[in-house]
Formats: sequence, structure tokens, C-alpha cells
Amino acid sequence: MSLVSGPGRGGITDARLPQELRLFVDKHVSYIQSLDTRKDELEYWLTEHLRLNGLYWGLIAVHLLGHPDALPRNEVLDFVLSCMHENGGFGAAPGHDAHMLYTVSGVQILATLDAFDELEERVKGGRQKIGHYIASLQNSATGTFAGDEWGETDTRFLYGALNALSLLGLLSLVDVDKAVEHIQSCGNFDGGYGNSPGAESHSGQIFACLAALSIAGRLDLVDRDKLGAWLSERQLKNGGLNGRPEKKEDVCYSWWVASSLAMIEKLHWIDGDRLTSFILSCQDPNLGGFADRPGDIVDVFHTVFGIAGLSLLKYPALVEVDPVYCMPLAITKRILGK
Ligand code: 3PZ
Ligand code: ZN
Repeated sequence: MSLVSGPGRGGITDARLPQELRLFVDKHVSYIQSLDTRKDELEYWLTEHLRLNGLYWGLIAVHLLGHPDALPRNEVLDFVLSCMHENGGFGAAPGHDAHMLYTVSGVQILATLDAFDELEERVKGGRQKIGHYIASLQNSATGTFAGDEWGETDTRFLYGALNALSLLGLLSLVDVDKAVEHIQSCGNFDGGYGNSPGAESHSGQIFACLAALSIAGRLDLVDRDKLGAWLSERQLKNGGLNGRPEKKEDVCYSWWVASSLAMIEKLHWIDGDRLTSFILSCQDPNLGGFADRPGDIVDVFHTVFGIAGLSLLKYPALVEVDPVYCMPLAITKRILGK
């Protein structure tokens, strides 16, 4: 049975779907809403160092589920701006040090809320400040980006920088050509990419490198057949995808691998129905949310990437996701004029 077409297919909450093919939309929305109301629980404070990222993951999840107003816009906006520093960077929570990863989440949330004008009203020159913070993290000799002023570089930071700067309309603040050269130097003979020249190919790094090349308009540099073959070998018998050879399947790789395949127009090289079934089997039908694999404990990270994976696979009634930004496609189109 095809999951994406054919007569008589109902919506996502269609009770006629067999239990194992249903997406528990309302459960997932309440799970995400509950994350911010459990402040008396230890886990809430243990994850404080992830708060702004967690908010981005939750916000994107409810948008893709078709419930964009499930989180209170004004509170979200106040919280994001309370994480912003004078230098334009964002921390994970108020009082936490600024870092590239949180700054990217901050920009993605502001973009999703269509709040760049409010940013300017509340922080004079806010967009430029953020842009200059990100640009200050580029090494002009190598094209790479550090996560913070202390140094360590990572292709995830390079991708994050191009992601946020493109949404801000400020890509011209950095040396995109040098960044592209660095990505090329991370390419391997198997068609994939690693975190640094010579490092083993890994799906997470491949996603970061492809998405960065896409933003730079340089997907022409990719060996699509070779990379598509490597990526499609990530699908295991149970339908799930792993991050590299010999590793276990994990719902988040449904996103890193499938979005990479989508960017090179090879998503049809994996079995979408079997991947859909695997992702759905990772839901918690009672609490809501998705785990890394069936039976494990759910978290907001695997929840957004599970839902985003289903969206790429055109699961009925989900909002279409942009494989490069992991945001609703309608929003990135509005901002980037695609
Ligand atoms: C998870 N981070 O380093 S983390 C993350 N992982 O901040 C968030 N799949 O304790 C959550 N593994 C859960 N909520 C896990 C984000 C990691 C990825 C770990 C993971 C996911 C398997 C082991 C790195 C974007 C941003 C960050 C990452 C990847 C992509 C952890 C472990 C690590 C982290 C957080 C919690 C389970 C949630
Ligand atoms: Zn995972």
C-alpha cells in the first residue's frame, strides 16, 4: 500500500488507518506544549543548556503539524530576545554565553515567527548585530567557522552561519567562496563528506555540507550519483536509516539522510513507505513525541526530526518542510523569495 497516494486515503487523524500507520498529531502537540510547563522537574533544568535549540525544535514541530499557534508567540519572542547579547550572539538561555548554534536557532525562530521587524524595534540595528557576530566567527584564511570566540571549528557551524545569514539577507558579510572551498576539501572518495579533510563520511556532516552548498548555490560541485548511492545504503531492513556503515538506525537520521537525498533529488532511491512505517513506530502513542528508535524515551529533538522526515516523505496533511533549513517551505520561500 502506498502511503502517499491512492484513492480513499484520509487525513492524518483518519481512524480508518491501521494503528501502526497513524500519526498522533494532537498527542505530539500537547507533548511539545508540556515541555515548558514542567519547570518543577529536574529534567527541565538539566536541559537548560539546550533551551533555545529546544524551543526551535518544538516550534518547527508544531508548525509542520499544522498547529503554528500551539506555542504563545509573544512569550516565545520575549524569551528569544532575552537570550540575545549586546554583541549580537545568542545563548541557550538568559545569562548563558553566546554561541553559534543558539544564534542560528534564535534567527530561525525569529524568521519562523516573521519577527525581524519586531527585532529591529526592540534592538536597534539587531539584524546587523547578529550578522556581524556570526561573521566574526569566520576564519578568513580557511573559510571555516568557530562556534564561539574560543575556537573549535565544525562544518555544522559553517552550515549554521550560512543558514542564519541567508535568512537575515546578510550573506555578503562573509567569504562564501572560501567556505565552499573548505567544504570541498572535506569531500571523500565515497561521495560523502566528513567534519574535516580526510575524516570519515558521516550523514550529519553530509547534511551540513550539502545544505551549505545549496545556500551558496554550489550543489553543482556534488557527485550526486556516488553520494546518492552511499546515502541510500543507509536504509536497514527495518526501514530505518543509520548515520554511517555498521551503526544502528535512529529517527534523527531519517532527517539527515532523507533531506540530503532530497537536496540531490534522489529521495526516491530509498523505500519511502518503509521509512515512514519505521518513523511512525518511534512515536509514543500515550505521551506523544518520538524516540530515536521504537520503545526508547521520547525527546523534542527526535520529535521534530521524525516529523520533518515524514513531511519530506509527503505524509498526508503535514506542512511541507524545506530540506535545507528544516523550516516550513512556505516561510523560507517568503523570506528568500524562492
Ligand atoms: C541529542 N545534541 O549534543 S546534544 C540532542 N543528540 O545537545 C538533543 N541521536 O543526551 C536531544 N544521539 C537528544 N532533546 C539528543 C542534540 C546532539 C544530538 C544526541 C543524539 C541524537 C542520537 C546520541 C548533537 C544538532 C544539534 C546538536 C546535535 C546534533 C544536531 C544528549 C546528548 C547530546 C545532546 C543532547 C542530549 C541524550 C534532545
Ligand atoms: Zn538521534
